[in-house]
Amino acid sequence: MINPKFFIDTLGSYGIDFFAGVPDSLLKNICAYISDNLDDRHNIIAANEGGAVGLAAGHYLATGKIGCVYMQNSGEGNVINPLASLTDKDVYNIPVLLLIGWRGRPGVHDEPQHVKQGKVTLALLDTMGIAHAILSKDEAEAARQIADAVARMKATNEVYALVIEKDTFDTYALQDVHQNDLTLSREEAIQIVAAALGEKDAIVSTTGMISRELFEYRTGKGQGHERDFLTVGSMGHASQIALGIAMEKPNRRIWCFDGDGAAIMHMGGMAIVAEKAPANFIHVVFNNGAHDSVGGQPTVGLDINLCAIAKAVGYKAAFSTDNKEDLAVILREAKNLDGPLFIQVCVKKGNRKDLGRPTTTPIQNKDALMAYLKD
Ligand SMILES: Cc1ncc(C[n+]2csc(CCOP(=O)(O)OP(=O)(O)O)c2C)c(N)n1
Repeated sequence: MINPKFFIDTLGSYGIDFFAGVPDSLLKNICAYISDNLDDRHNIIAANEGGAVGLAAGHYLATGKIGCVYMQNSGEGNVINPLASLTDKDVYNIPVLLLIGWRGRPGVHDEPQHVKQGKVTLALLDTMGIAHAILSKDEAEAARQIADAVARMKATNEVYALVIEKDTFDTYALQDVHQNDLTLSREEAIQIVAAALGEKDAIVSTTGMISRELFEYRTGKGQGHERDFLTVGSMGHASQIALGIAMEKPNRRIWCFDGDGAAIMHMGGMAIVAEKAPANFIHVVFNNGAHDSVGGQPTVGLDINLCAIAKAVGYKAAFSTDNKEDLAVILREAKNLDGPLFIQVCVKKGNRKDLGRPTTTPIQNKDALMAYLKD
């Protein structure tokens, strides 16, 4: 395995000391090392992976130095556009080093949302004309690969990708853990909101622990899962899925259970919700200021005013709370209000260690929800 310090020092020896990206569970150790050892001008957790490519391009324009973008392969979709129309040699020809965590690698068991992306990870790079290597787990060989990658980027000014398999980096535990002093757990908050739903309501929940906690809540109550669309992938798009449903089902309240990282990833969706203004839409953001599901790296969620943003784009009302008593009051009040409504619930980081995963497949989930929405 590769020691994270060795890897980052090797990149540093070639002048690569600017990082931007969206964290990934598979890159948890390297992301933690970067967080602890680079200041916040040299490590920017971006809103989405495309934004990270933009940051690396800007860094290059200002310094002539190659930047590094870290991401899960699910972020390939978000980077294709800036790779094709910004960094590509047919456009501005700007070098960037991509570090791509390879979830769903064929032959390695992974969750359903990673299977397709895992199959096409290398093919997408090939189609984009991006040279790449699978990073070796042997330090000496990895150092040779980095030397090759840098030589190539310097000679051609083109993007290069290092694809990272599971268990490539040694363990590194984040020292600079951003704790918030919040006490309500996300799971408890989810249970309180889910329990307040009307009989005909439906939920679209975002990727990661939020959907897993919602699934377990239903199981624990002996309920079916037909009212919940558990968006296992497609990070940042839950509010738009919910909007699509809400506009066609005005007699049902449609709830979006979002995370701060996901809401920020495609925050523009909030403006579209507000402009379409479905009265039956409620957007709940469980804000722990972190990408909790992939290692707890910070988001700007608790540093910005999400309620003010919701109000400014035109949600009918916005509420914020960090405790169950007020949450219960807000939920009672919300019943009598027209949406779109925005509710921020500030929660502590972390999850139950024995939290399970949905036992239904995505297609079973879709079929059950569509049947439920028909009545
Ligand atoms: C496009 C994309 N990039 C990255 C990921 C990896 N990923 C899965 S969950 C997650 C964090 C979600 O954070 P947030 O929405 O704040 O919810 P939390 O986990 O904190 O409850 C990330 C980065 C992904 N699934 N898709």
